[in-house]
Amino acid sequence: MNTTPGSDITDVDLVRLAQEGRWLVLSTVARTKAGHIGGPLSAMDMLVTLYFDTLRRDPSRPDDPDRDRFILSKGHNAIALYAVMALRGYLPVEELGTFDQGNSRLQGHPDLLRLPGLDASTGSLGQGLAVGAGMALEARRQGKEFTTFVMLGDGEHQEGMVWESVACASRYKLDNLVAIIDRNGLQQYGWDLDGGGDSRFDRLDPWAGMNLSAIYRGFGWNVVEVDGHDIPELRRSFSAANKRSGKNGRPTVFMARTSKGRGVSFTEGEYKWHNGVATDAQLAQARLDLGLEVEV
Ligand SMILES: Cc1ncc(C[n+]2csc(CCOP(=O)(O)OP(=O)(O)O)c2C)c(N)n1
Ligand SMILES: [Mg+2]
Repeated sequence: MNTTPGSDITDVDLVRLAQEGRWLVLSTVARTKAGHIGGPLSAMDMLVTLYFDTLRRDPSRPDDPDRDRFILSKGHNAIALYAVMALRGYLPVEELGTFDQGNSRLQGHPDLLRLPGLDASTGSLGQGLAVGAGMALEARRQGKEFTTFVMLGDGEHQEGMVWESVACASRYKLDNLVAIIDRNGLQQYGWDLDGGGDSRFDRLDPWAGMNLSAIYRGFGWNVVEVDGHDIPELRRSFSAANKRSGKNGRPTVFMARTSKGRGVSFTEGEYKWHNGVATDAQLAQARLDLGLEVEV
């Protein structure tokens, strides 16, 4: 399948692939009995758009030095990336059954030494944008045309290193660097605002009351607000970001409004489904919610 921007895959195909991806996340984690759910489901529409439409890269040539790069800085969402890579042909779908096992290529967090097609090892939050900025700098030094995309979580922005990278990317005018923020409004826990044990789970957006777009703008980035579940909109805006023209030497960030646990009735908006293992009954419900004719 041609994945260059403007490829002839339809929006309907992409929506269907995203629902299949969500199913693979839930069913794989249920089978292997460990893993994250909420973030993988919120990121799925964006990952499918990237891998099937935006990114100029070929699964049969994972080491192509000219490929667009993708870094999943929120590495705990690895199962979402593996599911999309499997659907795209980087690995057999059946291999997902080895997820998170000791000898698997599919570690609980991405390990680029094991799985061809990964561009960075991630999992310790806060680091991916710095790695991406380094790739973007080196691309410029070598005169290469590829773009580096980095997906971050909103909770991840509590890591100070993110902000060092935001400043650095602007200072070096890295207009070949694109950040995508999955603004699902939730992270692993809430804030302990009143000192009570359970108030860790207050469900507040880690960036509640803060205008992240204005902050990025202040750092000198192009800021694009998108609906992270609107695949036609994502196609248009991601592809536009994969061109150098009109950026005035600025890095671009997509502030993507998303819903954690998207697409499945019992996980959507539920902070407790940051991670979790679905029961058989829940899997059957998920299959219905996703509109898929697949066996549990
Ligand atoms: C440096 C570091 N601290 C803590 C963790 C544990 N951790 C894993 S996921 C997570 C919450 C991340 O929230 P967010 O970035 O919003 O991700 P999403 O909601 O998209 O899953 C935390 C604190 C980690 N992986 N790395
Ligand atoms: Mg989040």
